[in-house]
Amino acid sequence: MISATELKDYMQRTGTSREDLLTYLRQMMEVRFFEEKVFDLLGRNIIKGASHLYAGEEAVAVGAISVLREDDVITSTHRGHGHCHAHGDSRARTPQAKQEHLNKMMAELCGKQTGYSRGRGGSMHIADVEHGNLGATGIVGGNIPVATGAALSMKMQAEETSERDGSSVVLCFFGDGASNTGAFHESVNMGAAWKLPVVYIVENNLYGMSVPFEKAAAVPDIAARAPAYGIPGEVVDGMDVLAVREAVARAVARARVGEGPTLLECKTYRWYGHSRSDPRKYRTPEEEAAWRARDPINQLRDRMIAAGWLTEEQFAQIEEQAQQAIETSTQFALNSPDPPVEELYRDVYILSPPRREEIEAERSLRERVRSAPNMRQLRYWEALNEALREEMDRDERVFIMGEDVGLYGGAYGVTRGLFEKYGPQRVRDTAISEAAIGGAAVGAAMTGMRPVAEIMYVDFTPLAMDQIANQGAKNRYMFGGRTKVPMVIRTQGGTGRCIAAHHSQSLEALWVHFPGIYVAMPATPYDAKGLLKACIRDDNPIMFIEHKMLYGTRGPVPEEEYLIPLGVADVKRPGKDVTLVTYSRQVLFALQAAEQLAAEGIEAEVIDLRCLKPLDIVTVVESVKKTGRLVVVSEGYRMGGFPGEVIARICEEAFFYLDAPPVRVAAADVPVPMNEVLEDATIPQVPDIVRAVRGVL
Ligand SMILES: Cc1ncc(C[n+]2csc(CCOP(=O)(O)OP(=O)(O)O)c2C)c(N)n1
Ligand SMILES: [Mg+2]
Repeated sequence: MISATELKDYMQRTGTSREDLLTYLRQMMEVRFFEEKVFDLLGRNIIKGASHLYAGEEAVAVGAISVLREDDVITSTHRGHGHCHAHGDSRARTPQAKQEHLNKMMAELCGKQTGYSRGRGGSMHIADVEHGNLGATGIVGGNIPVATGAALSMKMQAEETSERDGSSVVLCFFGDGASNTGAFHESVNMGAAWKLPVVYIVENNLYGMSVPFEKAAAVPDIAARAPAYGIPGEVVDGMDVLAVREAVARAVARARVGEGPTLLECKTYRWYGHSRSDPRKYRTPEEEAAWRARDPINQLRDRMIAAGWLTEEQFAQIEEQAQQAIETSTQFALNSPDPPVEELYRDVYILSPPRREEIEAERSLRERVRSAPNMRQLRYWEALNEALREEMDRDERVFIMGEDVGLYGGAYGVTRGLFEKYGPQRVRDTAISEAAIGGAAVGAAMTGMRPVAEIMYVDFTPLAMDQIANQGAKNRYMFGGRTKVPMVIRTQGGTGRCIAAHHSQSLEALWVHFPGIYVAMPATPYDAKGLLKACIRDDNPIMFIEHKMLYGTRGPVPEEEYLIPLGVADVKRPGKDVTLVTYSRQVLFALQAAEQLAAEGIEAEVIDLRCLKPLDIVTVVESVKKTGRLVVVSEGYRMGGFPGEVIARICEEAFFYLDAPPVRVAAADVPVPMNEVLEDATIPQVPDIVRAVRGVL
C-alpha cells in the first residue's frame, strides 16, 4: 500500500483529483453493497438463477473503467456486475441517471421488464450496448473474440476518420480460467497481429470455480504469456484501484496510438464463493483472511484519511448514501413487472419482411432471367464475387475477413481480385482461428461494421459455434433487443471432391437450429448474387452456405442491380403431380429427376427454398395443396436433417391435403467417405429422387 505522500505524488503525476478518488470510493462501495444485497436476495430466492458476485474485485473494474472515454467500449464476463456498474455509473451524468442505472441493473438481476436486458439476460447477460457495454457472457472466454472484433471495428473506423486523438479502445475483462480457453489464445494472437486497440484484462482471482490457476497451468503469471504473442504483459495489484488505473491508462494510451494490445493481469480475490451454492472447500480461512486484509475499499479509504482528504464522518456518509442507492434500486426492481409473455418472441430477429411489390418484382425478374436466351452468363463464384464488389462499393462498412481471402482469393476463388481492389484493410487474411473469426465478426457488427466473414468449410463452423451461435445469434435477444449483429458468415459445404469426412458435410441443420440466425443456401448464380447482396444488407446474423460443386456452374445473371428477398422460395419448375422441395446443389438433381419423370408423364413441381430460415413454408403448402404429395431432398445427414422440419411443418399445416405419406431423400448417416464411389453413394442421386417420387404416387 502506498503512503499518503506517495498518494499525493500519484495524483499530481496522473492528474487525479480528490473528486476522482471519492468517485472510485463510492463506485467500489456501491458494487460491494450491490453484491451483498444480491447475495441476500439469492438466499431468499427473490433473485433466481446464478449470480457470480464481484465483491473483493471492485478495484479492477473501477480502476480500469475510470480511464475510458465516452467512445470506448467494454466486454464483460459471467462475473460482470462490477464492470456493468463502474461503466454505467461513469456514463451517467446526473445523480438521477446514476440511480436509474443501478435500478436497471438490479431489475435485470431480478429478471424484470425494466432491466437492462428486459429480464431476458439476468446476471450473466447484463449489458448496455447502446452506451458501450457490449455485455457479459455465460460462456467462459466467449467475450474475448467479440472484444477483439470490436477493437477491429474501432481501428477501421479510426482510420477512416483519421481521428487526431487516437482511436477508441476496448477493455476486455475475463478471468484466470478464461485465459486457458482457445478463445483467449486465438483472440490475443489476432489482436496482436493486427495491433488492435484492445486491453485484455485478466482478473486473476486464483480460481476458476474450484480449480486453482496453479493446477490449471504451468506458468505462475498469466501476464507471462503476453510476450509469446508479441505484446507487453504486466502483473498489477488488483486490490489497488490506483495501481489498476495507472496500468490501464498506460495500456490504453498505447492502444489509442496504434501500438496494439496489452495483457494486464490483475491479481485479486473474490470474497464469496464462485456462486452462492459454493462451500469454498478449496480455500483456507487463512487465505481468505489474508486477502480480506487487503480490501480495496479500505485501502483507498485509509490512504485518503491519512492524506487528509477524507474524514471518518465523510466516509460513513458515502457508505450510507451507497446503501441507500442500492436499497432504492432493490425497491425499484421488486416493484417492476415481469416481462410480458406476449413479448416472448420479440427481438429474436430484426424483422423486415419483404413488401409484396418487392416479391413481385423479383418474381418477374427471375421469370425474365429464365426466358432471356441472350442474357450474360456468370459462374456461381463470379456472381458471388460481383455481389461482394457491389456491396463493398455501396457501403464502406462492408469488409471481408477469413483464411486466405486476400491474394489467394479464397479456397474456392470467391474473393478473387478483391484484395487488389479494396486493399488489406477491407479484405483481411486471418490466422487459422475460426473462433476468433466468428467472434471478431460479432464484435465488429455490434459496433457499426458489416462484416462478411468466410469460414473455409462448413465442417469448420463448429469451431466457431460458440461465437456465431451464443455470442452472435442470441445477442440481440439476450441483451434486450438493444443491439444488432449485421454479419454474414460465408461458408461452403457438400460432397463431390473426394475430400472425406472433414471437408464434405452439409451442416445446415446445425445452423437452422439456433434462434437468431438466418440460413441461406443458393443453388444458381442468379440466386447466389441476389441473396448474398440481400444478406449483406440485412441486419441479422446470417449463415450463407454455398456448395463446392456449384462454383463452376454457369447461369444467367442480369446486368442490372437486384436483390432477392430473404425467405422467398422459387418454384424452379411447375408441376401438378408431386411437390419436390430442396435447396442448394440438390436443386440441380431434382430438376434432372423432374425431367426424367416428365418423360413418364409425371409432372413434378420443384421448389428451391433458397433460404432455410426464414422459411417460405407458404409456397410449399400451396404446392402440396395442389399435388397432394411431398418429397423433400437434402444433402444433409438424414437423422435430424432439414427435410424432417419441412415434413413436420407440412403435417402441421396441410396434413389433410396429403394423399401419401411425405418422404425424405437425404444423405446416409455415415461420415463422408473419401472413395468416390462411396462418396456418391452417401448423397441423394437423381435415380434416388426419381424412385422416391414414384414411391409416393
Ligand atoms: C465454456 C465454459 N466452461 C465452463 C463453464 C462453467 N463455469 C462458469 S464460470 C467458471 C469458472 C471461470 O473461472 P474464471 O475465468 O477464472 O472466472 P471467475 O469465475 O474466477 O471470475 C466455470 C468453470 C462455462 N460457463 N463456460
Ligand atoms: Mg478466476
